[in-house]
Amino acid sequence: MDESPKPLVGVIMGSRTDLPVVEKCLAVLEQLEVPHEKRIVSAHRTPDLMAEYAAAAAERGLKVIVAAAGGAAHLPGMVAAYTSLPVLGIPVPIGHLGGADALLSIAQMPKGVPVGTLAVGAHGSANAGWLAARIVGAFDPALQARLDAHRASENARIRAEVLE
Ligand code: RP5
Repeated sequence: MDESPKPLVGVIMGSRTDLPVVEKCLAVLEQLEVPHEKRIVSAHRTPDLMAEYAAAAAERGLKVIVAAAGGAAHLPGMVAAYTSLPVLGIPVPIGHLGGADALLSIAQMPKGVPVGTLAVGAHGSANAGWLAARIVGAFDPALQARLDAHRASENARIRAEVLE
């Protein structure tokens, strides 16, 4: 019998190419013990799968979708078009534009179809994990306590730093 908890955060990416960046998000979700799943879902190569995944997400119990893509990064925005769940977008830097292409593509959504757009690359990916955890934590006191503990330990760590 599978006793793993039902995923609350769906982490999807346009290509396996995106995985090294997306790993930063996954690591945060693991650290905070947020049940999650990870899938490759491409807006351009599997548009039917993208629509199915997004349309079924809420019914399957997901609370947040994190979508990562590079280049013509249509995945987060199109997922947001097929669900009313909060969608967080990670712009993945590929090619010659350093992720500026993906950043603008993900951020510039029409009103009423929001994507919470994170920073380009590894830091944005990690913060997608932190932000997804905060959203889930708003309805989960134990998770919110873990987030509070992290903020407190970061505070103590910085206060204790000594510069030679
Ligand atoms: C995007 O195209 C993906 O999100 C990825 O960042 C990029 C390149 O994908 P591959 O051609 O390497 O599979 O849709």
